[in-house]
Amino acid sequence: MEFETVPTVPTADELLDRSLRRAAAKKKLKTNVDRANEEFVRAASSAIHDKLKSVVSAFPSFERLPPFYREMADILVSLDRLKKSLGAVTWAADRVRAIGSGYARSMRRAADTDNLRRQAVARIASVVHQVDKDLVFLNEARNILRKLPHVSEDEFTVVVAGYPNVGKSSFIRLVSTAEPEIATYPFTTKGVIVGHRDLGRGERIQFIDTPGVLDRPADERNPIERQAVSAIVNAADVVLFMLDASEHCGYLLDDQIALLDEIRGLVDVPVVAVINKADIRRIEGYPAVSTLTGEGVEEVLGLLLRYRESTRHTSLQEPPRSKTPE
Ligand SMILES: Nc1nc2c(ncn2[C@@H]2O[C@H](COP(=O)(O)OP(=O)(O)OP(=O)(O)O)[C@@H](O)[C@H]2O)c(=O)[nH]1
Ligand SMILES: [Mg+2]
Repeated sequence: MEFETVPTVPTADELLDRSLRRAAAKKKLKTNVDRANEEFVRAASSAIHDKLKSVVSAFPSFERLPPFYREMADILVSLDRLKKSLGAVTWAADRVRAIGSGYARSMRRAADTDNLRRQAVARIASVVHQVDKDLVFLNEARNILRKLPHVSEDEFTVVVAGYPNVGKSSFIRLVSTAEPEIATYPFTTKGVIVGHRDLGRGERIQFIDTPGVLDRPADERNPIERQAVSAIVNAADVVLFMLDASEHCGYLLDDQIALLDEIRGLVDVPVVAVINKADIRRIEGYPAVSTLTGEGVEEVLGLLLRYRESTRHTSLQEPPRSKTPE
């Protein structure tokens, strides 16, 4: 996945300690005091420059990220904030190199290189400390983003969506490899969870469990709901929308249907609406499912597979006709 390979980002003090210690080891190799001081400043500033640059280049280019990951990164840590911090760290890398080579050059004709070495270290340390909050933020962002699940763009993908507590995770658990938490209270699922269902012959369906979403204006939705909307809009080949007509979830069926209408307007892909908890209450016009008794589950899977077949037929090109009969 895009963020899995981003290594830990050091704090300003960790970075300075490590680089200054290494530079000090190199300094010992020189017998001439002035050349040793010059070598120390060069080695320290280039090590710090290189490390800061490598922090920046380890993050993927946001423009090239698939839309799902770009939007998730924006919801979870803010792309603006990420860009600002990466910009600040780039600035610090360049400043450190300029300070280092400036001091190393003046040491060539200076009388007191010990004093210049100390000045150089103080200025370099001050620049690195200026971006300490950015380094800390980048490390936090890295820790959050690397936990995003791998969502394949090549597999037929069913995103299970609906109000909180309607049984989305119970369904995903039943039909896929994913093992999301299930509980009697709303907003149990707080992020997207990916599972698969093996269809044999090396083929499989990707299922995405999402947090519950409430029927309310988009700008009032919290980051947990926004992750669900992002998965629905960016990752689904089919949306499986679950309704709970029993209203045991704690929400009115009318509000759930209003959300269903909104989702239908947001996506170009098919939205399959089903009534879960059919062991308690079902209504006319919708397929009935119960993850508790298993009723209707196979039928819904069959429905989803039919959509898989139809998208495959439309996306596959006709093979070119051979002119000479074989
Ligand atoms: N009676 C009945 N209860 C069900 C059924 N499916 C799920 N439940 C119960 O409904 C509650 C919520 O189930 P979850 O699967 O956690 O619901 P969810 O939609 O993933 O909830 P959030 O993650 O909070 O959005 C749990 O107590 C389940 O045991 C069903 O078919 N029948
Ligand atoms: Mg859930």
